[in-house]
Amino acid sequence: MSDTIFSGFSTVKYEGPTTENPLAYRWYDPDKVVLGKPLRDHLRFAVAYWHSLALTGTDPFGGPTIHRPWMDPGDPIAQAKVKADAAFELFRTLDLPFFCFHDADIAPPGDTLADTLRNFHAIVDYLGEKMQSYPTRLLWGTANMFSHPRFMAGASTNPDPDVFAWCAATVKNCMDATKQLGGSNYVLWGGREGYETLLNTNMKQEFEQMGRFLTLVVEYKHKIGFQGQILIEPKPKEPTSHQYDFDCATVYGFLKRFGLENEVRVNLEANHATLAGHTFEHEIATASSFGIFGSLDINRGDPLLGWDTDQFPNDLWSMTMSMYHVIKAGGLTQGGCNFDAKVRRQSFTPEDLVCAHVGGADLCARAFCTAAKIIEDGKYDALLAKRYAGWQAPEAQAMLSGKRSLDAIEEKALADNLNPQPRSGRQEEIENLLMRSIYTDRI
Ligand code: XUL
Ligand code: CO
Repeated sequence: MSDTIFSGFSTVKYEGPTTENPLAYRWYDPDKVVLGKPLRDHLRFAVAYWHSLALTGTDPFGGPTIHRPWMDPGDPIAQAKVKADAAFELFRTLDLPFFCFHDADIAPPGDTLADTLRNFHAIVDYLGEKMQSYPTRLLWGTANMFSHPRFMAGASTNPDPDVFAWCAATVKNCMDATKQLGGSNYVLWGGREGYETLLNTNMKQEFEQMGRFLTLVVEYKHKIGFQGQILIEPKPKEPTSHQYDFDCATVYGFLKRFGLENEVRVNLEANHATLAGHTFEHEIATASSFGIFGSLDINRGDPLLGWDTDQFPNDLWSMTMSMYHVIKAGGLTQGGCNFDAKVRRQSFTPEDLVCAHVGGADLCARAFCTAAKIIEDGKYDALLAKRYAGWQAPEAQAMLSGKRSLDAIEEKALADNLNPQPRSGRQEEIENLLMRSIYTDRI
């Protein structure tokens, strides 16, 4: 292996909140035991290959600002290996346990489907070799079925069945690769599964195609004995104006429609939640209540811009409440926190990239520790429990479990001469309580 742009970095260590070292963890102490487990195993951080290794810094008004050695002209397979060497040195520098990739991030396309798959498997084998000498594991693999012009009218929802078939072949190979590399999950993000204008779109037909595609993916998972979770990543728009996997609730409806709600879960992304008009914690709580919570793409948007800016997270309030709902959902189990986040285009040095991950990991770690304390302290949960305490009464339980009909409920309401009085939602009291935990209490 040749020297990489990350080889000169020493591995980032936990130095505690008072350190002056910009390349040290202040809150993310991977060995710190919280709720019976080290933070490393709770948070399961992953580095995203696309943002960290493939980003060039382009935006709609400007060209590349970020140049890396593997982007120089050269043999594409050799350059993909230079990129992989650098990737694993970045993972080593950050000491984060996982990575994620799209097929197109790791290997160059070929002239035909067969050539493209050959290139892909060559680099997958190379990643497998790297994983023998580095501890980094694969959180998830996925297929990029949105960048190439062939996907412009959709991937599985394309009006052209040949594109559907191309996608089936691609996903089959990406699932094989994810299994080969011991991945914990396989993700499907439908960037082009939607439409720009209804005028040229047969929505019913496209739903059928998408449902069939996902069914094929689930069947193949069982066929090859892949133990990972299949995850759909909701996003309401961008690149299309109407994306079918709009948000968690929409995905749940889609899964129910095709009988896949026990087979597929969601990978929730903070910036996608806000684009859908939700908070990140809303999406996590929704997934948790439907029993489909899977994994997280950690980032943030810019409320002043309104598109998917994929910035590293820095909102402690939102992240703490998100982690609260993660813990309530039973934790990340096979999922993780994937940094689907990119540095700004002026941040073109390797050091900027390291710094960005350090800040993101610190924020999430601090948020997780505070959320755990809020739960251990119990005051917030007690307030919530009190608000719903009436539902513990036998008559209320009978209504909830379906033992009372509408007319029976009416009869009793009249007999009891019901006259419910308003009760305070105690919002400000709750906000003040949580504010103390988040901003004042030591973790
Ligand atoms: C796009 C996005 C993707 C998915 C994987 O907004 O989040 O990077 O996470 O395809
Ligand atoms: Co994402």
